[in-house]
Amino acid sequence: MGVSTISPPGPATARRSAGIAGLLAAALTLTVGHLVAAIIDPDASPFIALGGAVVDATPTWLKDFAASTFGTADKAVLFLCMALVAAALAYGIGLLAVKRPTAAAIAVVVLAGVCGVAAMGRAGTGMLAWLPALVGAGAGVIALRAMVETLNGPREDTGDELDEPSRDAGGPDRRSFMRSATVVGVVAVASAVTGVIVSAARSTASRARDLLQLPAPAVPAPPLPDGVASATEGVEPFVTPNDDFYRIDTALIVPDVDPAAWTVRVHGLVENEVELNLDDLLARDLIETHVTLTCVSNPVGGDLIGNALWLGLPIREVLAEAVPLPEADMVLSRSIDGFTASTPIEVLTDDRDAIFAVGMNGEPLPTEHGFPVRMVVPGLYGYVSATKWVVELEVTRFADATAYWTDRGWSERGPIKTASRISVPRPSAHVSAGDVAVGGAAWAQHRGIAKVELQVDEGPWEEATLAAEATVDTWRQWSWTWTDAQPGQHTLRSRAYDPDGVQTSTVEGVIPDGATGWHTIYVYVD
Ligand SMILES: Nc1nc2c(c(=O)[nH]1)N[C@H]1C(S)=C(S)[C@@H](COP(=O)(O)O)O[C@H]1N2
Ligand SMILES: [Mo]
Repeated sequence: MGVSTISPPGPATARRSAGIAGLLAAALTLTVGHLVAAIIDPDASPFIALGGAVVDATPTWLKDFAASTFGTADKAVLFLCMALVAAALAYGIGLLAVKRPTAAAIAVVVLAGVCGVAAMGRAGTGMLAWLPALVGAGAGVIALRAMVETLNGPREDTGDELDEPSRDAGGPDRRSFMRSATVVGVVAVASAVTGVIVSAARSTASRARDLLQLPAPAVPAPPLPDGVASATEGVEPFVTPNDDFYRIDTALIVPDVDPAAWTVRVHGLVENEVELNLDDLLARDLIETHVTLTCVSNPVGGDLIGNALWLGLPIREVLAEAVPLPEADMVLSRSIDGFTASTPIEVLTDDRDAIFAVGMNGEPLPTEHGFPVRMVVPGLYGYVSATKWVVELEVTRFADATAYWTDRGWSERGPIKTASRISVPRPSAHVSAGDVAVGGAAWAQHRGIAKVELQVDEGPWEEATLAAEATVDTWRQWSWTWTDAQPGQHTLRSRAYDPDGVQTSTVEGVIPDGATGWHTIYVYVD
C-alpha cells in the first residue's frame, strides 16, 4: 500500500472510499441497532423489523414464487436480497456524503426511521421499539461524517471536531480515512458479536424449554400398529423426527416466549372469557395423538408435510368452558407475533383431536415449532389451524374477521386435499432393470386413505399395498413392486383414494387452497 502514500489518491479512489464509508456506516447502523434491540426488545431490531414488514407486504404471487423456488430457504433469500438493496443504498449515501453531508445524514435518518416505524408496527414489540433504529442511525451518521471528512479534508464551513494531525490541508487523507474506517468496521463487528451473545443469553424460551418437564398423558396414544411403515426401503420414517420436521412461518426470528408469563385467552363471542396459563394447562388431563401436519404451499410431490406424536389439551374442553354464542362460526387464533388463522368452530368442538399442543415426539415443543404452546388440528392445512406460539383465541364469525393469509389471497378455509406422493425412487433416479421397489405416502387427514394406485407410462393402474393405518389423521404409507421394469425412460404416477373416491387429476397450483394433481415422476431404468 506504499503507493497511495506517495501519490495522492485520484478521484476514482476517493469515490470508492466514499462508497465504502457508506457501507461501513450502514453496517454500523444495523449492528448497533441490532445490539440495542437485543438488550431491550429483540423484535425491534431494524433489519429484522424491516424484513418482517417486507414479508407481510410481499404480494402473494411473489411469496408463492419464493416458497416454490427456495422452499424453506426463503428467509435466507429474503435477507440476502435486503442486504443487497441496503448495500446499494449505503454506497450511494456514501457518495452523497462527500458533497452533501447533511443530505446524506438525512437519508440515513429517514431509512432508519422506516425501520423504526416497521419495528413499532410489529406485534409484540414494546413502547421503545423505535429506539434501536434511532441509536443505530445516530451511530451511523457520526461514523459516516467522521470517515467522509477525512476524504474532503478540512472545510471552513464546518467546525472540525476531529483532531487529525496527519491530514494535509485541503486534500483527501488516505491514512486518516483508513484509520477511521477501521475503527468503524471494528465497532460494527464488535456490536454484531455482542448482539449475538446477548440474544443467546437472553433467550428465555430455550432455557425454560430445557427445564420443562412434560406430564404423562392421561390418555396415551394407542401404540402404533405393526407394519405402519412402508415395506419399501428408503421411504421417510412414519414419525418424522423433530429435527427433520418442515418449518413454515412468517417469523424472521423465532418468538422468544417466556412460559412463566404465557397465557392463552379465549374471548369474543363467548359467555365466559377464559384465560389459561401453562401450569393450568399442564395440570389438566392431556391427550397424546399422532397427527400429520401439511402446508397448503406443499406442491404435488413436495415435502412440506410431517407426522408427529403430539401431547396436548383438547381445545374443545377450553371452548366448552367459554361457551361460544350460537352465531359464532369461526375461531381466529393469534400468535404472539401477530400471525392469525381462521378455523371453523365446528372443527374445534367436534370429537377430533384438535389440541393446544405442548409436546412433540416426547419433548417440549421445539422453539421453532411453537414453544410453549401451539395448535394442532387434524384435517386442516397449517395456515388455517396450526398457530404456533398461540396466545389468543377470538371466537368470531367468518363474516366479521379475516386471518393473515386470507388477507393475502388465500382461501379462508383450508381442508387438506387428498394426495399421494412417490418417495422411492426419487424423481430422475436411475434404477436397475427387473423388479423395482416403489414406495411413498398418501394422506386425506380425518377422512382416511382407502386405496393407492400406481401407473407406469400409460399402462393400467395397479393397486399398491397399504401399510397399516395408525389413525385417519395420519398419513398412510404404501409400497408397490414394479415388476420387470424395462430399460429406458419411464413415467411413474400415483393416485390415492379417500372414502369418497379418487383424488382429482386436475392440476392446480397451491394458491388459493392447496395443489392438486397426480404425482408424476420420471425414472431411468438402466
Ligand atoms: N405463529 C405462526 N404459526 C404458524 C405459522 C406462522 O407463520 N406463524 N404458519 C402456519 C403454517 S402455514 C404451517 S404449514 C404450520 C407449519 O408448522 P411447522 O413449522 O411446525 O411445521 O404452522 C402454522 N402456524
Ligand atoms: Mo403452511
